[in-house]
Amino acid sequence: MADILLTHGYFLWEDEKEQQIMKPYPPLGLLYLSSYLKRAGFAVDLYDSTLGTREGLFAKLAAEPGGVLGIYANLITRGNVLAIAKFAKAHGWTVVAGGPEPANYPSEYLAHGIDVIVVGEGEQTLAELVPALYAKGPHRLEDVNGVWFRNEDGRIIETMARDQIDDIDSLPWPDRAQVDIDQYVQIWRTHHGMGSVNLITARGCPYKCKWCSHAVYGYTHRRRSFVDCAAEVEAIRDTYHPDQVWYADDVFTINHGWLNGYSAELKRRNLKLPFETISRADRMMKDDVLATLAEMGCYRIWIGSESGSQRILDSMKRGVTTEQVQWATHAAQRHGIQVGMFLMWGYDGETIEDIEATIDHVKKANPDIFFTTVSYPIKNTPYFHQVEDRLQLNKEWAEATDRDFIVTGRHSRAYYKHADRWLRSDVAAYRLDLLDPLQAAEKRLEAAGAREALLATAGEVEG
Ligand code: B12
Ligand code: SF4
Repeated sequence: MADILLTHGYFLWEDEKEQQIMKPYPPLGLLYLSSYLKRAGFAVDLYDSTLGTREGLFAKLAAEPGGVLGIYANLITRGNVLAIAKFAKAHGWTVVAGGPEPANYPSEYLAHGIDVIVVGEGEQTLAELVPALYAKGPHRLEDVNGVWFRNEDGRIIETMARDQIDDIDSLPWPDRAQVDIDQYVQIWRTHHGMGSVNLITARGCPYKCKWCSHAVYGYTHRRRSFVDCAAEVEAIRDTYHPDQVWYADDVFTINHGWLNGYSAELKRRNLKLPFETISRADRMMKDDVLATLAEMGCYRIWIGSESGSQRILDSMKRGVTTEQVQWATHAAQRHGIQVGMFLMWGYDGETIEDIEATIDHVKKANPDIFFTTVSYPIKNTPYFHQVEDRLQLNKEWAEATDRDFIVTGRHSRAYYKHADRWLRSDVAAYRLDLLDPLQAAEKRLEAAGAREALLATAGEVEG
């Protein structure tokens, strides 16, 4: 039997929305833990719930004698993670939870059956924790840094913080053999014509956007060497033959010197795989950076644009101007790179003038694609603390997520649906103006209707 079984609580086949999108990726964090622990001499098993089933996981937990189960949890998987933990506990497992969510709610997770919560990076902590659990059980872990647990008196203990891993090049590559990468690539290829594999070239982001969770990596930024990253991409290409890769970094173009070195290394290896990634507009403000990206194979870059109102961007501490976003979007497109944009409705203090500014901004920037969400406060972020005294949760914590928080006094969900329709119709009208003026006029009418509907719901508030 393995020393540890790793899993997570996301089931693609239970997620109808994602089944429309079909862009799944394996959980890189667990793959990093697996390779690190194996190198340290542990026997590691992994059940990939994304492509598996709840029944399959439960059958495995029931069939095995029960050892240490490690579960990755993020904010949308809370309910599933607790259900898995409950089942596992009933079958004799000791349950450890890690990832970006559990350390935000230590007492709640411990009260709902989790034995130990790991804070931050899991590699070194698990390498000490697993033997400690087998030797002493889950209540005498004072010597293991970076965990929360209950001692023998039932008191909740938080041990000393774990130092972050200085040299992330010292880590082995993610243990992709633990999951069915071929199936991921095939799902992508079937639905998008391009098979994709994910990797990261850095850990952590030093920026301070107020709604963003820094629960795992704090505000550090640690990069891998570009030689090691290029070698990993080469191995991915030779093993899985994907049509593209996805750099799941927080800000891929944060360090221009590194980017140039990486580009040269890829060229030296004659390695040009198309890729998608995410960045910030202010780290894309040079033509030569965009030319380098294009030359490396970047065909789409995602920018968190969030709002078209500078006042709102400033209050988010986003550190970017609307002009930078517009410039970076046009410049990337000039270099043949598509731009995807993320936008957020309902941030604290947003007015109808800010919504208008966002619509105007999207028209000016004219990205190839854009997605919107209604903002929600992730626990322990500065945004969460700003609105904390107005938050309401109308569900039991165990059945809710941070997305269910109601910010009392904020406009209703219907209001933001109208804002969305207004944005989409107005942008469509703008794009159709030269191509099809009649259809453009229709879209403009739709936009006006959405604006009217928004005004009509302006009196409805959440809470
Ligand atoms: C790429 C990414 C995505 C991608 C792909 C996800 C994937 N399967 O790879 C997409 C776009 C699909 C996505 C979606 C979402 N994401 Co996302 N995503 C990321 C991002 C940028 C990188 C993830 C990654 O690969 N990290 C690298 C690995 C190595 O780090 P790690 O996973 O944290 O693992 C380490 C530790 O957490 C720990 N650990 C991990 N698992 C375990 C398990 C155990 C037992 C232990 C002990 C330790 C441990 O050890 C690992 C190694 O040190 C992170 C931010 C970030 N930089 O991590 C956000 C992030 C994880 N996402 C976030 C969110 C909110 C979401 C969404 C909910 C957004 C939405 N509105 O729908 C969805 C949820 C989707 C889902 N199915 O779960 C938040 C999570 C916040 C929270 N409190 O949960 C993050 C942190 C972004 C942020 N800064 O706010 N995401
Ligand atoms: S939103 Fe992006 S740039 Fe801002 S802090 Fe989070 S990861 Fe960094």
